Amino acid sequence: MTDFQGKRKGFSTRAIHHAYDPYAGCGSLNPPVYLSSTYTFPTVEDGAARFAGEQEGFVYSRVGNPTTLLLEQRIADLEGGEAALVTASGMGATTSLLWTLLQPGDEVIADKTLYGCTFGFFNHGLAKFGIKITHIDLTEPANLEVAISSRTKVVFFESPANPNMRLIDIAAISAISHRYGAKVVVDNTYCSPYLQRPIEFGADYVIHSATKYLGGHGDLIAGAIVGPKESLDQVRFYGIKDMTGAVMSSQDAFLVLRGLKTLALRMHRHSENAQGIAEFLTRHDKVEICHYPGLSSFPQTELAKRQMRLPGGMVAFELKGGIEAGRRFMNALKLITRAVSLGDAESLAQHPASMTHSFYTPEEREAHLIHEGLVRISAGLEDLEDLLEDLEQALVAA
Ligand code: 7XF
Repeated sequence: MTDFQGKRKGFSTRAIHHAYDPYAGCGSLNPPVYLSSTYTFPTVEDGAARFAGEQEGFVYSRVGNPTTLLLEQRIADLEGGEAALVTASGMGATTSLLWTLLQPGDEVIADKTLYGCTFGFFNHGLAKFGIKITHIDLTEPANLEVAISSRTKVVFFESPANPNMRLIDIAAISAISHRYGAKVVVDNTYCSPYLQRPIEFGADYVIHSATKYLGGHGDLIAGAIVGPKESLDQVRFYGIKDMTGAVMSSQDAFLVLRGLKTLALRMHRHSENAQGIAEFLTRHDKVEICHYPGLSSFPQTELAKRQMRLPGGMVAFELKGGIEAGRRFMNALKLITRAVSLGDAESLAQHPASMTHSFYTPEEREAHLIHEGLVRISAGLEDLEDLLEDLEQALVAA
């Protein structure tokens, strides 16, 4: 979205206005929610032409709906990608994209640490169909130089990684991958496009669980893929239409559009609260270690500054008493809510080893750098002093 002189509007302006004209149609300020599974054809010939892709127009909501289309245009614009495709969940985004990009015999190189169900999909889903999955530590790009080959079709990672906050240099990994013809897929769920835009650093595709910061209110499950239009057309007409069927409903699209309007504001508050929580935890004598890109003790602060606008809303830490102290701490929380997911207005605490990353065996968790005692907090939008008061009393109980 640009002004009449061609200057690009700011992030929030585009998040609120891009691709919708409130003066068009009946003049409604908000976009209509199209609750229709199917679309009419003026003639049988028009229907055939739409199915053949020779005529513009909607056909059936498994391949497109005007409300989801608006959300796709907005997310593509915010991520700086050519096109976007919204999906029923974050897992729907990952599975629809990878089932489309890969063939038996191909290899995926992924970072060591991935969200539990993504790890499950790779190692129990893709691997079952003849795709080789190799996990390496991508925080050190030199490791990719050693592992990559012409067989590698996709390099996949999260940055920061869920749950241990390791960062990966998107530009360095993209440069190496492209020399071998591999596509780079970044799961940008932890950041949202307000904090990090992987395509600007060379990534080919961005994945989101829109359940998190994009929706922002814990009231929906949704996902998105951003990337080249031609390739996303294949994901739409093959990956989603025929393979996963992971279609976003127009009502959910409307809620994500509403969430996007406040994304920038929310990301500032999430980051401020997370910074306050991380500093408090680092100083506390019951805390063994705290992982947060905004701490001076964080080993990758230089990379964080280079590719993230703010350090974000996610904090991970371990208590001195290990997993037992972690359990006592979590059960003592009164305001911070015990729940998985992230990016909501409510601050949430969860235990990755028994919850989001329980799909890994204990041996796999150890090999993939997910410590049993790690506690994860998604900093919400509450008042920081109330969050710190809750943390203090829970640490006393631990
Ligand atoms: O299918 P979903 O919308 O739940 O998204 C899957 C997903 C993909 N990528 C990342 C980085 C994610 O964190 C998620 C979902 N994670 C939640 C969590 O870590 O709390 C799910 C709760 S089990």
